[in-house]
Amino acid sequence: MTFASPHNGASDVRHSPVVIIGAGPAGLTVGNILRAASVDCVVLEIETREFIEQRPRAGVLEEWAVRGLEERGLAGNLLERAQRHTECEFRFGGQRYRFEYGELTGHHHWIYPQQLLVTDLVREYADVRGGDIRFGVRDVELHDLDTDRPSVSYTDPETGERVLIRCEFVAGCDGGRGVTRSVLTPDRAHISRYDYGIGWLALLAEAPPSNDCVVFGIHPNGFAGHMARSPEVTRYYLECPPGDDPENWSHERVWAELRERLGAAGAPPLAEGRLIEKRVLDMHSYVVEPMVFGRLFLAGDAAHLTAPIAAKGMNLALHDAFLLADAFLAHLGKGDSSGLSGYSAACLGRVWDYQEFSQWLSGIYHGASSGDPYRAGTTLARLRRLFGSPAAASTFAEQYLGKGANY
Ligand code: RFL
Repeated sequence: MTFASPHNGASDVRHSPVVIIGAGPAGLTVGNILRAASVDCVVLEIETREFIEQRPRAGVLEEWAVRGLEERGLAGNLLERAQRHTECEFRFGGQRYRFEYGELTGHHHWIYPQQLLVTDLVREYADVRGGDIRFGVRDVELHDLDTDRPSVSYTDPETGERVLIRCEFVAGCDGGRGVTRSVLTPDRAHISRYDYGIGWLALLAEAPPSNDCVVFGIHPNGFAGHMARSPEVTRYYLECPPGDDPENWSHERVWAELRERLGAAGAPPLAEGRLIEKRVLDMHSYVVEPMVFGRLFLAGDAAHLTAPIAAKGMNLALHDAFLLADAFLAHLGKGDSSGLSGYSAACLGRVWDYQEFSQWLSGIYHGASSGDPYRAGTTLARLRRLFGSPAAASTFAEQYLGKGANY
């Protein structure tokens, strides 16, 4: 991954201590923390600002993640506008089962659409903290990562010229489809993968939420989920075959299937609306170990993908970002490199815990529809235990809230 010339073929050569690739929650959080300490950095993003500020994805944030943003001056809008959730509801066998984890633990989730968080983080980074961010960049390449003089090059979208940035560190925050993970070839890192063999039709409906909390429908036809995003927009999920074509799911079919899978005695009727997003997600996960090669540090989905079964991905991206930015600051400011050398291990404890919880939860969501009576039986046993055993309930609540003590 290195050009032949001394400047790797670039006509424009610049310097910055840290180059951050990707302006998602991970990259923008790292950038903001560095800028608050007056450390220069450059964020490179392939999409436009308008695009990333409107890209709908996650919505569930854990308390510790919001506290981490707040401590770094990044949660002003979020704390004003996010909803607090303290309960979820399972529906199976035609009945509703309320799980009141707020009452059980005194803790809650925050609901704040990812695109609003990204909008807040971009504004704070670029407009308030004076951070350097380049949108629409092309052909990002990394060079000399195993030396103490790494660099990153890209094509400027306006001039078409190659630009080279010499730096000390590269933060690979370019998500599941970026370029930085490809540097971690099998001789440099191990990638563990898990394929659930399941698809989810991810939907956004222009409709108010139809329940006052998250709903998980466990049904022989397949899993269905209901999650508020805002008073006007609701996210729904429908289990479907992996690789299914979203066009197989007409408006009528989607709403009929949601009504069937989420139906339960006494449940409020579903408020229907126009479907503004309809895409099939194949449920799979991976973890890169270590999350580091030379001067490249991966964070967020670039390092580990968690299928959105347990709504953990954005939380993990923020966890990595807090640790990585603090480690950069300790190294650049005080010459203390212990944070950088311990970075990967410090992230991976929580990563693996959340992977395991997602897998466990997948067993509950997808057992009834597996076509296997044995799995359907164990799924019901898990659900009965969850609602019958205080010990099982508090273990579930701890994992659902991301509050395990020993990451
Ligand atoms: P992102 O958000 O993907 O940001 C990466 C950025 O990098 C850019 N990029 C590049 N830039 C420069 N050069 C390249 N070569 C580049 N390639 C890509 C991209 O344009 C992008 O702007 O990664 P990050 O920051 O690691 O954040 C991860 C989260 O986005 C992700 O984990 C969550 O969205 C996952 N997720 C959920 N997580 C939760 O914690 N709670 C949830 O409720 C939740 N719901 C979801 C989700 C993910 C979903 N999808 C779309 C898979 C619901 C869905 C439907």
